[in-house]
Amino acid sequence: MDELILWGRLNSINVQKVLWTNEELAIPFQRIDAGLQFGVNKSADYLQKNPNGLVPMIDDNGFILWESHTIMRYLAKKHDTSGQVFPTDPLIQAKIEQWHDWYNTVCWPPMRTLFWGYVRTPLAERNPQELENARQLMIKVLTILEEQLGKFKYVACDQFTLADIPVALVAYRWFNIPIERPSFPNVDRWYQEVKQRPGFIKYSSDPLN
Ligand SMILES: N[C@@H](CCC(=O)N[C@@H](CS)C(=O)NCC(=O)O)C(=O)O
Repeated sequence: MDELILWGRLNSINVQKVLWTNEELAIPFQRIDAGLQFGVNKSADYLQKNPNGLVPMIDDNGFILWESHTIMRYLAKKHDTSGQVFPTDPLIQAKIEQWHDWYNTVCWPPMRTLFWGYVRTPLAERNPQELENARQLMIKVLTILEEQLGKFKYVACDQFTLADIPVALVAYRWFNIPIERPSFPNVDRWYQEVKQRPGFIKYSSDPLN
């Protein structure tokens, strides 16, 4: 069987989602560095496969796919026959998809501002008001998560699933930038658990860069 090919640099949150999924499901793959300083993703050949010019992208024996959450769910549908991280119950699957969409529309935008502001922008060029607005929005995001994690052990249900991976990678960024953080006991309890998983330990990219 041809090996799965994954394009993407190790410090990309979207690439880390796929790497962690591969780790959970023991999927063999080869990775090609792409994005930012590595280039590749703006080459004509890459753009023909993914017109967005973004990472991650996979080639699974000729089947090209982009969008990190779609890739994660595709890999699980193909390899996770026992429902280890993508349970077969359609109701749970829908909840996982819901939290993936929530990540894209609600959770990541303010965290992206904070991450780029504190990690990838020199001090003199930072916009303090923009960063404070994003911090306030993240507090709203975490309040939603706090309530959910008061009802369930993990993000989508009482089992670790693909819904936890993107949110845990956001939590890693939240807990590792120099900001004031209110206490969220349920989020803390959950984060202490998910950060023990081999996929997090291997790929969460320490230190942030
Ligand atoms: N919605 C896309 C977003 C992909 C994305 O924004 N990727 C970033 C890296 S995290 C990227 O390719 N940036 C350009 C680059 O690295 O050159 C996904 O979930 O895969």
